[in-house]
Amino acid sequence: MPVDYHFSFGPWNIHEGADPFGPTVRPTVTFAKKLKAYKQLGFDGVQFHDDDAVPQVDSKTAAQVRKEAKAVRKMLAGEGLVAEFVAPRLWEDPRGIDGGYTANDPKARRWAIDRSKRAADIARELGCDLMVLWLAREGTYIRESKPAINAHRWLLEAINAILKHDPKIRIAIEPKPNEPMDHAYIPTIGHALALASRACDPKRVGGLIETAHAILAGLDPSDEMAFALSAGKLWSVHLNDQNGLKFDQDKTFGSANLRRAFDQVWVLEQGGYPQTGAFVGLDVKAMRTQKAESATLHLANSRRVFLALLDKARSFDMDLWRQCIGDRDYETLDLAILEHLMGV
Ligand code: 3MF
Ligand code: MG
Repeated sequence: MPVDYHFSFGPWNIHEGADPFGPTVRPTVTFAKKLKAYKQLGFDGVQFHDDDAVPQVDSKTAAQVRKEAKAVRKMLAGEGLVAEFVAPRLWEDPRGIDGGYTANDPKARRWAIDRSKRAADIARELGCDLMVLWLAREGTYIRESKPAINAHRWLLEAINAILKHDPKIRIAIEPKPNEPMDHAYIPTIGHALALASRACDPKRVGGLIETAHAILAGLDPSDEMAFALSAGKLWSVHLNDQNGLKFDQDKTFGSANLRRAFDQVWVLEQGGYPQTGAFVGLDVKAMRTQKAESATLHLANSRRVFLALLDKARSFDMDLWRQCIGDRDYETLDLAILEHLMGV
């Protein structure tokens, strides 16, 4: 079976296990050590927050930022890795407490745009042309707290400012309906692509779809992917899993609902995703109970589940599929899929 998919994850996916109710349970793994793990786990691409590549990015001169990013590119090359994208991490800085691009304070909005331009500079030095915008705090705890109509216009202004700053950069919006906010302004890929179509250079704005985020929006992740694929706008994915409407779980791909995972692999296959050159990103978290020495299994296992489901997608009897479609006999198709997945 040809394995033509390339896999990526972010350094945050190897983590110390803190959650909102308890402290860290595993020692910090250095960035250099994390990079060493990539190839061993079967991954080629590294996803970055701006400050994963250049710590304290705000306090450094533009020249210093570029120099440090260059050094990181060398480290990547030394490990045979490439950078997939850079995401400005606006949600941890005190200036981003009320959101970045949609903060009520104009000074905060300016900071968010300036920092995003720096993230674009980092991407360029790392040799990638993709920026991901996870719009974490671009939303509200109570609706009356922000002027929502203006907020949508501010989002567009920020996107345009980034596009104008770097004529090569492409922006992939990662929608999520809630968490950390009660309501996010860009909850689905439909919202993201509507915004993209109004940008000053629409062909440079697309999307990244995360499984868990689609489920939290009450939607099917494979349908969200299909929508983006139909427009040539699926530029990355964050595959993981989510057990219903609760906190964002980032479970191992396929762990909660194997058939829903199969459908995502199936749609990526049908949409020619690997031919676009985009990575299959896995935004998964290890269980807090996991011991340090086996706290990367969630990454290897997610990739393994993906490849096993790819095998299932590629080996499904398409003559039977055509026959069921022709006969409008979806009961037979349903059972055939279930039996194929169960291996009976
Ligand atoms: C959100 C993301 C990341 C987060 C990461 C760590 C690009 O789903 O994908 O942003 O920062 O998950 O919390
Ligand atoms: Mg994600």
